[in-house]
Amino acid sequence: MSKLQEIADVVINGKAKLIGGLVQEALDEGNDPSAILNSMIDAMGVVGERFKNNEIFVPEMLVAARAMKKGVEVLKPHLASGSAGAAGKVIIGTVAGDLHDIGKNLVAMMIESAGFEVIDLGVDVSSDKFIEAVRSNPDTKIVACSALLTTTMPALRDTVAALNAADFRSKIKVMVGGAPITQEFADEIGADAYTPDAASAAAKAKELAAAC
Ligand code: B1M
Repeated sequence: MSKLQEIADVVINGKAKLIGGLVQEALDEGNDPSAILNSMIDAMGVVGERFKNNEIFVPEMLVAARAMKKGVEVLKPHLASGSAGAAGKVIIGTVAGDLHDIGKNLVAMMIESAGFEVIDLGVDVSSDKFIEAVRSNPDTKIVACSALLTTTMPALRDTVAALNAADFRSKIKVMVGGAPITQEFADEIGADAYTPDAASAAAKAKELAAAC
């Protein structure tokens, strides 16, 4: 079995104690950090499929998520490289009612590594909290909102609507993303940008900040 396959298996089976060592071994063997990350993202896809098919339940999803987070911790210094803060300030969070944070954390990490200062509001973030955070950080260039559930797409819509109605709207750009989000939905709710993954989110953030 290849090391990347081994890493994927350990994530799928939620073996958080083993993942750090395996990721380090994979790095030492010269594997590309992005390939290691992708093997963990694919593993979460397998976990999601198994959950959908009632082969596993929420606790198994949780332990898989914990294992992936531990793996990302070891990987982070190898993925992130930029000088923090120089590109501007980004506020990020997962919208109200949504507790998924792995994707949002990856987006935050890639945006940070593109040179931004990132204020991470965490999960289950109300639109009021996003607004408050921008008011407390008037130099914010971008607000980035994640939604990972079809049932929290309305919360994303409400958050973007609240941001769009705010007096500071012309000074910021609003980015959205997450597995159920599409370009069409982003356009419909009035976001400035949609990107499908963490790497494209970081590239788009640079583009938007340059235009601010
Ligand atoms: Co949940 N869950 N979950 N879950 N979970 C999904 C999302 C699901 C697809 C599984 C399935 O059924 N196949 C399904 C959603 C179905 C739907 O929406 N219709 C689902 C469900 C149903 C649920 C619950 C309702 C289950 C229940 O309780 N009955 C519940 C909801 C809780 C809540 O939020 N209120 C729930 C709970 C959980 C756990 C807490 C157990 C755990 C999350 C732990 C955590 O995050 N700390 C969990 C997990 C682990 C998953 C899966 C298995 C993995 C999610 C993940 O981390 N993926 C997931 C299945 C799957 O994704 N295939 C699933 C890896 C991550 C890197 O990908 O998050 O998509 P992703 O992020 C990507 C992109 O989307 C994008 O970039 C990221 C990196 O490339 N992206 C952005 C994300 N944000 C972005 C922002 C951007 C741009 C790009 O710009 C701002």
